[in-house]
Amino acid sequence: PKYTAGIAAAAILAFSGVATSAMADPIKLRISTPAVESDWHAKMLTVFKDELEKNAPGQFDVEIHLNASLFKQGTEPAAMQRGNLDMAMISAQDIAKQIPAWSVFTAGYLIRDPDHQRHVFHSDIGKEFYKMVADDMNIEILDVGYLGTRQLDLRGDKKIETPADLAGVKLRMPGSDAWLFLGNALGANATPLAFGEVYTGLQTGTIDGQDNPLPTVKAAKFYEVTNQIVLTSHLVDAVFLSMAKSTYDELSEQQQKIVHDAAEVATLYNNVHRIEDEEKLIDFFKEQGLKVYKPDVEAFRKKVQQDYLNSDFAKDWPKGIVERINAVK
Ligand code: KDO
Repeated sequence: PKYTAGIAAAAILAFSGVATSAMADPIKLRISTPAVESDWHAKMLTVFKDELEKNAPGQFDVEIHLNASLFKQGTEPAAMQRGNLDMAMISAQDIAKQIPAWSVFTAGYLIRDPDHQRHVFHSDIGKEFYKMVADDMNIEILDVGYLGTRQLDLRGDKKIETPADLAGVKLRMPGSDAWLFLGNALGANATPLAFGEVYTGLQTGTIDGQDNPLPTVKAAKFYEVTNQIVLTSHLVDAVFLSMAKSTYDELSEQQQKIVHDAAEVATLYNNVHRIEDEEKLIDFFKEQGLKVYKPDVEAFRKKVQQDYLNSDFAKDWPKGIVERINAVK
């Protein structure tokens, strides 16, 4: 019986050997993001992975790298362009570094709300802007996710009503021109710092505050080291779930469709949860002892919009784009 079992095992091994060599290896999709595990856009990557597994079992091997452990924040587009990374959630600010027209989506107080955002990027405007990214950066945008509406999150108890009240406030922004411009347009002294260093920066007081959507303030625990949240709602922010063209072009047409569908399911999952959270979190932060209040939002809107319209960025915006974006319902 021992002998027969041995033969049977050998037969199974031989058979499975044949089977694996006949089947294509799964396509590896390495994703890098600075997002922390409990934030919705990190969770949406797991939804994306599960969708692929459900609709194309064994065809993809998705590897999710959180906390910027694989690539530094902001370096993901270049990594994809060099063929070192398959996927990332890139920002309009990242794209604007290479395609100046994209800076229109870094402007404060332009996109009105999450629905407006999704409708804009699912309209001809989105098609035109995604095509620029495909043609000029070799990156395929799969879908847009709502990162949330950015709010000010500050140390200290100085009441902030208007941009003038932010004079001298060292406001951390992610490190690029478009981000720093926004921080300065709000009236603050914008200081660049990577996302992963913000908590310590707030704790030690090397920065006076930061801006992020409320779900991120919770997920990254910034509320532990700040005292107030000022509801400026200055940027309805987006992340674009994207794939390197070099990877995308290797997929079959059917796989490309499966990937796009999975991105849609994942971003919708993110949006629903994030919007729900944004409504609930004000109470949570108050319970944690933070002051949460609305400043004179009109004063912020007026200054920020003026600054953008007068900026060098606006010179690179396609003619009539602001009106077209505003006209999207
Ligand atoms: C941030 O650094 O403040 C930011 O919100 C910028 C976004 O573009 C995005 O990179 C995000 O961080 C990370 O995904 C972490 O949540």
